[in-house]
Amino acid sequence: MFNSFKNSIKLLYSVSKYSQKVAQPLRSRKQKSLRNSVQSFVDVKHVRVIAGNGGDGCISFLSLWSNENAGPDGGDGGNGGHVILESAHDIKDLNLVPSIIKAEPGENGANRDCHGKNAQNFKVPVPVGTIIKNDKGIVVGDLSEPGLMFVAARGGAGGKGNHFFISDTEQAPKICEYGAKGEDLEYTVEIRSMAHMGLIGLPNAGKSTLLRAISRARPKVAPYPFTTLKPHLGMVQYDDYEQIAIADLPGLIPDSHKNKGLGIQFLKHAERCMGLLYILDMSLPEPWKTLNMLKFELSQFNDKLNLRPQIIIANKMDLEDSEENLEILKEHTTELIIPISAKVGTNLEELLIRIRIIYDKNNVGESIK
Ligand SMILES: Nc1nc2c(ncn2[C@@H]2O[C@H](COP(=O)(O)OP(=O)(O)OP(=O)(O)O)[C@@H](O)[C@H]2O)c(=O)[nH]1
Ligand SMILES: [Mg+2]
Repeated sequence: MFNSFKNSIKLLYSVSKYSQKVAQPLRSRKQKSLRNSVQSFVDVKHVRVIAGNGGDGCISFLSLWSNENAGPDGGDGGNGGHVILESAHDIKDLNLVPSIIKAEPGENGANRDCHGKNAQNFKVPVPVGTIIKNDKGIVVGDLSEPGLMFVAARGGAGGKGNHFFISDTEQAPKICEYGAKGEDLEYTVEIRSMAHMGLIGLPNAGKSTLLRAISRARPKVAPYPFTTLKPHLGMVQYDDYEQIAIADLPGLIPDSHKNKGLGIQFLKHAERCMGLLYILDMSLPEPWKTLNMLKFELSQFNDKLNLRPQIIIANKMDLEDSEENLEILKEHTTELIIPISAKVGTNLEELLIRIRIIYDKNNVGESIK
């Protein structure tokens, strides 16, 4: 009796202990690839989809040793393959989506009532949260959950063979059908949400250095502005197998919302992130002004952006003056500030735990929304 009571107390204790546990980030120790080609993140792609044509029907007449005119025996053609876009949890960008996607045609029919084989549908995996627009810019598909499919081009139906055309008046038809043509269409495929967290900062703030430090991504790092021209994506792994996608976005400058610098295109990327990580270079004076400027640019572009969950990252804490600037920044804002050094690797653990807490709170679960 006493033992079972003791056990249930133990169980309760462990449940309460582990339910409050925040998953720990796993920093990869494996060496990064030495290949020079670094893939950037592809979030929009124009594609042409060509479905397979149907196979042609067959005209044939059966002739047996005891029955010379045994009747028509032409088989039907097989159906052409569809082109299907399917959302998958393990695909993160449109890098692997070809610009021309072609499905196989169906096989032609043959004699002895042999029907042609139907072609396989051509399935292209796309990330969850992909939207598909037709050539007029109208959204025709929204793959918001894993496993959803969009039939982008329908394959042609197979043509009928001559046995199909037998009627009371015509016992030996010499006609059959051609297979129907498969659809040939164009779409713009776009990822609505690119990452869970987006890095926002001035050029040279250390966004790419931070992404390199916390993930296996390899965006270029250099001491001049606008090193990063296209977004890069890195995955942070946690010990409960959850992965959080973090996007390194090109730098913002004053008046970005008026299309200065690299402009509005990159503010659009920020719109597609669930949370924002403002990264400030603490070796420069008046960091709060930079922070206000970044927030202003985002609010001018979309006033709801500043309502998203956010963390302020004080980077380059290894440099002199940084401590002093951090104290000044703390006086100007009540928000949570995490001091780090992306280059040296100081305090990255705390940052990753904070990111995980935000991720869990917003309960994004399986799909990035
Ligand atoms: N001392 C020090 N230098 C850093 C730190 N983080 C980044 N840097 C340096 O800052 C410079 C710019 O870093 P990047 O990561 O390229 O900056 P970025 O924000 O990606 O810049 P853009 O791509 O141009 O927008 C590089 O020379 C880095 O080595 C840091 O924590 N400490
Ligand atoms: Mg960069």
